[in-house]
Amino acid sequence: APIGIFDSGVGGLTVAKAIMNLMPNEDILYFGDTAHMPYGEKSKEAIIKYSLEISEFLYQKGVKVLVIACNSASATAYEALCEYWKERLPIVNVIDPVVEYVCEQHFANIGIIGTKATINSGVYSRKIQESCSNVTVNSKATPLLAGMVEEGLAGTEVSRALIKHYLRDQRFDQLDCMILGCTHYPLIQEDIKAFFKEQIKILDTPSITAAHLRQVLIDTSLRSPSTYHGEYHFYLSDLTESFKEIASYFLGFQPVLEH
Ligand code: DGN
Repeated sequence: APIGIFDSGVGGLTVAKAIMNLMPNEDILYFGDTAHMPYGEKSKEAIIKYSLEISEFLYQKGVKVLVIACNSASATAYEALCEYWKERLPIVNVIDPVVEYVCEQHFANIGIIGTKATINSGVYSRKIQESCSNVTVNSKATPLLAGMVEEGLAGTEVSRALIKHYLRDQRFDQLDCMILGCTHYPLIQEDIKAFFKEQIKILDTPSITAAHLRQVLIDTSLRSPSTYHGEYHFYLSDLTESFKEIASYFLGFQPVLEH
């Protein structure tokens, strides 16, 4: 059975890509909710409603696990999805694996950037404070970064200027780690690294989430045979030109899209 992955649009493709790289023997059904994007600016109620509808769609298609590959949806709809599906479907979000990771690594001064929905929810800060001891958490919404990445501006002057605009902030002076709390930010990881100059650890949610998902599949005996070669399907709630144009930029290949 396939792994179901959803996001508000293209961003979750970075999570899909990390999962494909780590587990090439797994089938993947990806759903991009392009009709309702961006989630980063939506109300909690709206994000929960969309997420439940998408999870029903993917469940009908036979997925064995659901990955909420969007920080904004993970921050607002994870509890509602767990409550709705209970034991019927395991659910993985992109926040808890990162929280677990930063606690294991004993980081002391943690920075987090993401959309307004993610940061204003306070979920990252709350979960880190609950799970780790002696940590300071500094978070900031950086709403223009996702759109900038979608415009293909990663690695340019525009990207570096915007990053400077948001990150030149006292809160981020003494960090030992920065969490990239948005699906799009792995694409500007190098620009962010360059801003900080000295060595701070940059944590991207896709690779940490993929590793966590693999463990969930092992623990629940849901892994596909290693000899199998995974197949991929990509569904969109609206077949937009912009998704077509930028999907390969996020994924590394041009996906066949279905409405
Ligand atoms: N996928 C969203 C997230 O990770 O928060 C970013 C895209 C958006 O809604 N702007």
